Amino acid sequence: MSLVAAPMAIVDLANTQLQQQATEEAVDQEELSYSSLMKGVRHLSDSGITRLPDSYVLPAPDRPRSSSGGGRVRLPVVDLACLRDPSRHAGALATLDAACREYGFFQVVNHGVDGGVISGMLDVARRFFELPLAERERYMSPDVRAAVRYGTSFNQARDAVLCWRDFLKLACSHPLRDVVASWPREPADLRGVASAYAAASHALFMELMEAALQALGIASGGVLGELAAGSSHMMTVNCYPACPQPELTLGMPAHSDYGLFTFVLQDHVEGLQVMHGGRWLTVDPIPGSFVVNVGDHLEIYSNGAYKSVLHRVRVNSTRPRISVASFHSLPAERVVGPAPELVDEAAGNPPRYMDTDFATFLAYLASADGKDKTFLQSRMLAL
Ligand SMILES: O=C(O)CCC(=O)C(=O)O
Repeated sequence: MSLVAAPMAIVDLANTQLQQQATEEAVDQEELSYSSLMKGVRHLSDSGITRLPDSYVLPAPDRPRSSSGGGRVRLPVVDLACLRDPSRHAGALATLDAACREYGFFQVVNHGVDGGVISGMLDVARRFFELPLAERERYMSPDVRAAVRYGTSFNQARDAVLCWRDFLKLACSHPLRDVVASWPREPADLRGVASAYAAASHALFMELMEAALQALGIASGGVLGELAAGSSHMMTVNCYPACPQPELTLGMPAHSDYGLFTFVLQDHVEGLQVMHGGRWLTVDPIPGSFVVNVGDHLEIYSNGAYKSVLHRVRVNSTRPRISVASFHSLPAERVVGPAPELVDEAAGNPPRYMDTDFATFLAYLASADGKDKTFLQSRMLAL
């Protein structure tokens, strides 16, 4: 806005300020109402607030600039062109293996997914969150099992402090065409764009899973065959609007993911932080790459060799951010435990985790706040 010092402009400015003050007061009043907060942070951000409502203010030790904050990381890079080339395969496999053991995270480049599919996904995601609230609200549901769910915060029914995030969750179970009909109708190209993206993400997941099994020394037939026959795939589209006081809150709190691998596509705005060596490190986004992380199921299946690592999302005061997280795992009903190939009691390598399944995770999510590593910790065996 241009601040030209002409009398009319000053009157306009004063009116704007009065209107803004009135909106903020209205929002403050609304803060008392749970249902208004459930309209999400895009709604709050659009209302022009300049102060973070109390419901989003974290206790001081949980704020992003607490003592464990700081630093940046260029995650290990797995080059899929190398992984696909027999003469360079071993080197790329060793990079993937070391990244899963040491960081639980890596970035994938030269993956071959069409640039238009990637930019189209980010673009349609952004346009979805620009739709009027009435259109987005059609997909609101407190049910964590719903196939399509628009919502806000992290675990909105349970969060003591709300997070600065709105989301659209799309079940992508196969065959995709059966679920696509329940996805949002608007924007008109969402179903086509998101299903092309989901198919590409699933294909990459299968390729990386095959590589991970090879690196772990597990014969590829069993679990890979199961995944080919059916898998679970949930896509979460995250929207983190500009936040008036980003130092007081988070877009997403520290958490680990439940599945085998998660693929994160982020736009050019940084925000993802991973816990490494006891510190929160901000991931340097590589344009066009995917950030991939090991989920709880892969930590369990690898009997602790691969690490499902805590991560969180910071927000900022000027640049809205969009990310798309694709959670890939075995079918919901499949029980996951340490792979027999990686357990050897006689050699001092007992199973380190209880068997678990997706339904157990959902039950946990519905009954707990899902933060930190509590789900995975609940599956660890005392040795
Ligand atoms: O927004 C991001 O970069 C990460 C998203 C994430 O961690 C999640 O959806 O679980």
